[in-house]
Amino acid sequence: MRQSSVILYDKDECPFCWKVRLALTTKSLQVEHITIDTENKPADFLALSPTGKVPLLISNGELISESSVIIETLELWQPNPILLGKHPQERERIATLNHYSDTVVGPAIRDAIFTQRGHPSSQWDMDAIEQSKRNWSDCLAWLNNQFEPSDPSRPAFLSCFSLAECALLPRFAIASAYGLHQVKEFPELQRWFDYHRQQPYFVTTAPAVFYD
Ligand SMILES: N[C@@H](CCC(=O)N[C@@H](CS)C(=O)NCC(=O)O)C(=O)O
Repeated sequence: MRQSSVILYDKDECPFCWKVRLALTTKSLQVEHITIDTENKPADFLALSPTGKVPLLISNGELISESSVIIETLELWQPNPILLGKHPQERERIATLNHYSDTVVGPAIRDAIFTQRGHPSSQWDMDAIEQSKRNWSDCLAWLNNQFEPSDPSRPAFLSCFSLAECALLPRFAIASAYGLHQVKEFPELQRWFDYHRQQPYFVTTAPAVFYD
């Protein structure tokens, strides 16, 4: 479904933008994407954006910032498939996993990413990488306890694909790309990640750098 006059200000490797791209793709919503270099933000983007951050969605002149709020809006535009949960308990659990991904997993691994990204390995802060590996291991242990029974042929944190997958898949992919593996120690999480990373919605929304 093409949304007329809807623009997503986007950045390839931003996990919050990737979360929104996953939601758009699974809901078959098409919008115009404008890529922003957050190191060198264009003046027209800064003039529009209340926070200077991506993702930012503009729908018929209305600004919607914050990845989770953008996805709430997409859920109103296109309720199927439901990403935010079917009943209150499921909605709470999904919201908790989304919040954990944004506020715990992201900060836990960011130092390892920032020290590596764009720098030769001789300049990497190895202490930061080791600390991120420990943090990531703690996150995996916490997440491993969060699984609820789902169709084993389509593993999901809750009964089916939800915002929890949209938020967490980019984190897993980025952690893996920056050498913070350790998922193998958690076979259920490994199966979950291996299943989703092969699906078209993952491949078509993943940052191009992953496939260079
Ligand atoms: N809470 C925001 C976080 C968005 C965010 O931190 N985006 C980063 C890119 S990954 C950004 O725009 N950074 C540029 C800046 O802070 O100036 C959301 O969920 O959308």
